[in-house]
Amino acid sequence: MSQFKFSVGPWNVHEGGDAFGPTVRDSISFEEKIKRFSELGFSAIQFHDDDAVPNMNELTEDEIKAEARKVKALLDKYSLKAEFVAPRLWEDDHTHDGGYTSMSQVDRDFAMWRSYRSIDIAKELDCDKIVLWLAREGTLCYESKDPVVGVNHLVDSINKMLDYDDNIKVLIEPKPNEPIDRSFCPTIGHVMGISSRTNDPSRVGGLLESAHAILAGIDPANEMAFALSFDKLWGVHLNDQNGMKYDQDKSFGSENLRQAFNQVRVLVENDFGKNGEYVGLDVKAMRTQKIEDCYRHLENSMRVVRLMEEKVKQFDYELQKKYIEERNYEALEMYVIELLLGL
Ligand code: 3MF
Ligand code: MG
Repeated sequence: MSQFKFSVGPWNVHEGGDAFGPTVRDSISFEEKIKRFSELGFSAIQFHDDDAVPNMNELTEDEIKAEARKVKALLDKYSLKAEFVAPRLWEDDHTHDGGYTSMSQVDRDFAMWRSYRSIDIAKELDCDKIVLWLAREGTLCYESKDPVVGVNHLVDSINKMLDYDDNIKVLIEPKPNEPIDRSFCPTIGHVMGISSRTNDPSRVGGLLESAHAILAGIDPANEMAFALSFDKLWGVHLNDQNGMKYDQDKSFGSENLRQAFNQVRVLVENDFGKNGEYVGLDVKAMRTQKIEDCYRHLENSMRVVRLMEEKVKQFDYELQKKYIEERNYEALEMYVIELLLGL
């Protein structure tokens, strides 16, 4: 059994379209997805604002809240919680050049409108976390934005969210690039820096996605550790990634078992989840996967987390201590490899 509770977003079961080809699987309704998620053992759902309330731009504030209440009833029906709500600014016509860091006041106002509505939706769904994946908050063309002004705008925007609701927590999910070329907030270290500049750092933390760290050329377990040392790792998106290329969202552990082991180890050793945090997945099935088996990447990822928890339990901390004292890291490394190989 796992010590963790798991969460998943509806976008993790998708139609398989990519930048070079159309969709290959039929859409599955939201209710069918969450029913299956609950059967698979997930405890909570991650939401974009418009996953919860489609076409929200056309609705009034009250209509948005009413739609969100219907979603809450669906969650209750399947005994699921909502983990967070994330404003999906990157798909909108208003925010082609980003939201919070756009150089246009109109765009920034729209980004705030969606952020306030995301907070409204979160409250209706009985959750207190807003996730900001800052998809277009940076540049395609370096000279197109003033980076200092951009970061200042980001801090101001977060402050407005904190002011809007006294209980809401803001989690930044950093990513170095894609869809933009250069992000203004590429790593967890940047997230901690932004947090410290807000009016209430105790309510601004991070969500670390494995693939995003790998894209930045840094180690996901160390990124988690960095946020943990600040008591600010409030979410994770476990997945995997074969090197520094396009964002792959592969099943957790499918590329690098040792890296997967050390991510689970840092979470276990630091009792991640003790404040109700979920182990979130952000994985996508390969485009080749047929619809009949299009949840398997989620099952596999959860299974790898659980298997790695077992490996962490088996990890011989006395032996680790001995090898560290001897400074025999060749032996320590081989021990870890043998442990993972089941030898
Ligand atoms: C992109 C992501 C996003 C975020 C999601 C929640 C679409 O690389 O990881 O997934 O996780 O928007 O903030
Ligand atoms: Mg993610």
